Amino acid sequence: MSRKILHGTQKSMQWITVSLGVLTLSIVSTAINQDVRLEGRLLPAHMRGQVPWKTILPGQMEKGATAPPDTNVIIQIPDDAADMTLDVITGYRGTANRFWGYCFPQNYDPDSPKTKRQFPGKVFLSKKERNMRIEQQMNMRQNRFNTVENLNESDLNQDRYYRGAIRHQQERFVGGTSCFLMSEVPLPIGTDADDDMANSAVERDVGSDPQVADTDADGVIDGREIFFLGSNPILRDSDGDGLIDGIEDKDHDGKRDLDESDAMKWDTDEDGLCDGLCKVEKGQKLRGEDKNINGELDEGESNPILMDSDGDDILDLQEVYLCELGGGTDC
Ligand SMILES: [Ca+2]
Ligand SMILES: [Ca+2]
Ligand SMILES: [Ca+2]
Ligand SMILES: [Ca+2]
Repeated sequence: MSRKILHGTQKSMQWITVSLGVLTLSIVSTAINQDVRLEGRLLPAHMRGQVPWKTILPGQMEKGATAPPDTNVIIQIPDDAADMTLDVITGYRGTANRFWGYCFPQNYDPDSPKTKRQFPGKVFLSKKERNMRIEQQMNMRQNRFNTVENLNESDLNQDRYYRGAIRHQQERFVGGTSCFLMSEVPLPIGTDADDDMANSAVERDVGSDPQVADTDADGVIDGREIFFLGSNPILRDSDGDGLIDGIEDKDHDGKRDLDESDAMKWDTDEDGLCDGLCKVEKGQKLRGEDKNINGELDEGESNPILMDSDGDDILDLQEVYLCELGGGTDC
């Protein structure tokens, strides 16, 4: 078989599926220690020179950096960085991409004897990587699953179903440690100085302030706007309906709950009236449900999450038309 087919994504897949034997681990620990090109000595012959190295230094973590795909990336977390989750340090919340790596403990001595059993690193796997490995495990035990059915996720995380397989071990990333990362996509890597769930690279990319948790001061922190609400962290009223994001997302948790209007939808209940107060008819008129834009259902207002707020079978917009036709001034 030609080696030429091992390029691009296939090459990274090969790396990701290479088991975490002592070979890979010793490459990383030695690279951290000496910062020299070692692949010539340590990689299998056909892979020499194919997989580049990149080190992200503590200062670059604070500013925000990009971990390139198909690259052996070493991440050095600054000593004074607060603990971060895998989602925060990698700036990734999705399930579509594969990446994996491992971290050395604090005060790890790279000169300590490197044997397979004594290696102290802890593995982390992206959600997709975890799912694929679970699938692999299930396929390998197909016969067994004919008799053991309906396994839930906690069953699958038990040792007896893994039998020493590589699995996700690390969720918190600690200041002063170093980690290895291999990803099939570029990842925005950084620390989260303002503790808003968005790291410095993510904030750099979207233009929010990495030192201020709620850049636009609308009540919802930057990370929740970017990753959960999908709203703009530098715009107070992302959908332009007159209500600021933190009034629509009343409890500021970044999710649209049943009693909340949609911070990303101008007219949540689709009755023709915007959630807050908006210019309509070429800017000649102001109409809306929450006319004093305070997030409360006050006297004379309609409910932005109900098409027919008072349940009289006349839709809210029709009520406004009727009111206007009748010469009302506060419709
Ligand atoms: Ca911020
Ligand atoms: Ca905000
Ligand atoms: Ca809004
Ligand atoms: Ca509406």
